[in-house]
Amino acid sequence: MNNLVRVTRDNDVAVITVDNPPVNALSPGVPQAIEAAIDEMNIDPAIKAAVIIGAGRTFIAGADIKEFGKMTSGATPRRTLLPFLLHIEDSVKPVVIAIHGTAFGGGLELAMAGHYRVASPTAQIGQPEVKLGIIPGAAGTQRLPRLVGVAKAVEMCAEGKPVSAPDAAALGLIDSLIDGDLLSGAVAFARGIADKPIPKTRERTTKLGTATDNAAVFAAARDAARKKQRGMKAPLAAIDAVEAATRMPFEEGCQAEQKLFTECLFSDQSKALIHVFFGEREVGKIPDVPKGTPVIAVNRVAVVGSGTMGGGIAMVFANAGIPVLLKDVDQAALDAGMGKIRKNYASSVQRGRFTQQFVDERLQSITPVLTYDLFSDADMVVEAVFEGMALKKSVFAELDRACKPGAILASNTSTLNIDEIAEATSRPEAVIGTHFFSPANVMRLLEIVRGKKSSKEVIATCMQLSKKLGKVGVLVGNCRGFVGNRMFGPYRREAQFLAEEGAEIEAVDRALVDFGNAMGPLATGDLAGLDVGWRIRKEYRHLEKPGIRQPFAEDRLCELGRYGQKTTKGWYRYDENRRANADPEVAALVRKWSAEAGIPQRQISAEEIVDRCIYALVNEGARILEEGFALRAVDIDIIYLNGYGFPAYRGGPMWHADTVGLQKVYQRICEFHQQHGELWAPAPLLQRLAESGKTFAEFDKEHALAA
Ligand code: T1G
Repeated sequence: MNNLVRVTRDNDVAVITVDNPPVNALSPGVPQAIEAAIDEMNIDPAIKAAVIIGAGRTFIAGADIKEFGKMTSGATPRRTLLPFLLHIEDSVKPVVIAIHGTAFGGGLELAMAGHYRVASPTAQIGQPEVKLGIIPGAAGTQRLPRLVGVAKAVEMCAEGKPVSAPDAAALGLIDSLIDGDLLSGAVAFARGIADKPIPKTRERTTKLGTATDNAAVFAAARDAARKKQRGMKAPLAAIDAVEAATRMPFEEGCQAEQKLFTECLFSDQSKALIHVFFGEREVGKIPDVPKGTPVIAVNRVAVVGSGTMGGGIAMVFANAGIPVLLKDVDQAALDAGMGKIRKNYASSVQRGRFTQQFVDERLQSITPVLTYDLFSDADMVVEAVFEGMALKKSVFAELDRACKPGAILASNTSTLNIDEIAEATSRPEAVIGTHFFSPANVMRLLEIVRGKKSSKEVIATCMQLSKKLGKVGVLVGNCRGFVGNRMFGPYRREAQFLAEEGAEIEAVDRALVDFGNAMGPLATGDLAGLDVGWRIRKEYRHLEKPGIRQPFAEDRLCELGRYGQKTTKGWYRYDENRRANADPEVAALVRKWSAEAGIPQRQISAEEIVDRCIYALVNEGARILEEGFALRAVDIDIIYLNGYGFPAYRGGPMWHADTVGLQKVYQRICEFHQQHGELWAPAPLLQRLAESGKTFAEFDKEHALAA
């Protein structure tokens, strides 16, 4: 035995408890200790059966993901759990698996090698491996279809979504739901089946279907995977593995699974997605705001401005169970804002995302108001008014008067200076940026902008609150455009330049969509509204460096009233279903404007389009990192995955650059610097890392050590 697994007895039942916090992963030593405990039980005449259960908040949440990096780098040999699971399944005495919290990945695979499974009704059960760019690698794709049928097994393995314990019971995956104390319920269950014949999952075949039925299931699953998980390899590999289960004997099916699993594990996609898995957890760690920093209780919130962003933000808090005051300047604006909120909720009910009862309760918790009178009760206020400094300062001056001491005063500004806004109050330590992304009730990213005087309590509170709101909170510094938008500027600049230099508008967007982005840069402009950037450019025209080329196409389109989807015309023309159609009129206009500006036209490859747009992101990201406006390169990656539709299987712009190789990226940027001038001056950090053969990931490690 070791300290990861302990064995106790409840009379004639052995209780094997896995105790490997935080999530009882199958780290080295755990399978071996379980195996030893099973062997001990099988030779002990006093023991009739065993229960395997997890200590703490969850059952086994899978293999130890931290071990994968060691395997793919060759630091440790590739280990398989297959023999261990066969050992459990071939136990001469029954093994009952007791599940609470999560039984994920290797945890579910162990559960299926067990002879019976019982669970708390709140447990979640699944094979989420595709989210890590791999597939189940311990016979999950072989045992699961034998228990739940082919169609459900394909869905669970290819999409990676968990099922609830009651649904798993209905599927035959769970034998009994235990209300109350799980352990005593599991022991009683084990005693009840101790003398029955031992069922082995691998011997079950009744649910494996027929070749004809299965062919349709696999074809539909592949179509769905190609659409919903575009560009990802693992979902298709998972479907292949489940298909193998329907065509081959168990052992051969396991070999087919192993081959597919190993290919995925050593792929760039998996390395990127594992980077994302740990990155989403790393961004929550702020070196100078340690765990345990006191936080402010946020039980009541107020939102100023009921426009698109304000309304969405109010829904976010309401959905998290926090009552909201929603203020606007007049009744008409308030009615319009509440109307949009009702409409959004109605479509969520239609799509089955929420129940009507849930929505009614949420709407009840949003109180529209016209004054600041009730703001004294608010623990936090989020300002979401029009993007103008003078207006924001007057609102914050009002909030300073109306809000109680200790209340958090947050701004949803996407570009303006948080310190300047804070100066409008007598409590700059309470002021912070909480930059939501549109639509706020959908997008997962929350950029939390630290002002010079934002207190650690306020920062810690917002970081913690972001989880409660179902968001990924990333702390960033207060520079123009913060991190996301500051990088997005050069990315979209290059897209416009490419169109001005002769690339077809659709070709620019197609190249980035083929790269994996959810949407192309020009179509994204149309979605957000070309006038948003136009107004900001006009406000900052005085800051533009003379002699530096600036894109003109979008300004010219806006001068013609082509703001994008909101005016049904922008770079594209939009039909009544908001579908984008190429517009020859725009292509001709851009040709004409480019000719007037003396810009030579040329054929431009998709490769150049991608390099210029993506490396513009990377170069600006490196500057932001060096200037300290982002804590880590991985923070930038998480921002781009959750706020800008960057493909997760590429790990984010900084990880992607590491995967390509910083020398190669730097060299390409130097070429662009040659061709296009000052805008492409390589970031000093990028140059240093490239010349020293290092990566952004290594930069993060060194910085974490130095912090
Ligand atoms: N391995 C190693 N560390 C893990 C881990 C795992 N499987 N799961 C979580 N952690 C760490 C995590 O990094 C964090 O660390 C801490 O635990 C708390 O996690 C053979 C090959 C279970 C739903 O994909 O989905 O099995 O930041 O913050 O929000 O076929 O963790 O504190 O230092 O996420 O309560 C398949 C992954 C593996 C499940 C809990 N399993 N985990 O969520 O806590 S592959 C998964 C989760 C596999 C087999 C294959 C979630 C959770 P730190 P947390 P949480």
